[in-house]
Amino acid sequence: MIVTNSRRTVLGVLAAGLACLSVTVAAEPSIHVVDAWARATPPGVENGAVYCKITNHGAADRLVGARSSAARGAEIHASSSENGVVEMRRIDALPIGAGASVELAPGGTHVMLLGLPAPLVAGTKVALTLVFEAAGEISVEVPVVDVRAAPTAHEHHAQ
Ligand SMILES: [Cu+2]
Repeated sequence: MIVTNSRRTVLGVLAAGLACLSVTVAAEPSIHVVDAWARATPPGVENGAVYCKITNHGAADRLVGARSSAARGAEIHASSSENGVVEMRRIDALPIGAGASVELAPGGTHVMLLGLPAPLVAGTKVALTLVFEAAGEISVEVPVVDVRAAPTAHEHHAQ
């Protein structure tokens, strides 16, 4: 009898601890978006691309959408290479596992900006909002980089 009672007490404390933990997780942003950059576009080009690194410190989540004031629309695209030809296609969601990091990079997954009213000019910034299924919306300022002038400019954090 005594053992049973003490077990119940332990379980009660555990349950209280878990409830407290879940509140803490919900209050903090569990998804971090870093090293975002957009490729500069020449005049007349209708679409642009944004790259970044997404780290998920919380439970499994999915990137399900994006939008930007610099474009009429934004989609999540995946790239694949077949016979030396790189093709990209729209995907509905990008899964980001618990504790995982996903890199959006040239030649791979990216956020496509569709219908640019004006070119993306190197040295300026564009606003981007990423929509996550669980974490909600996360907005970032994205520096525009001319990759031809500085191939590794996106790695320069001081920019
Ligand atoms: Cu694309």
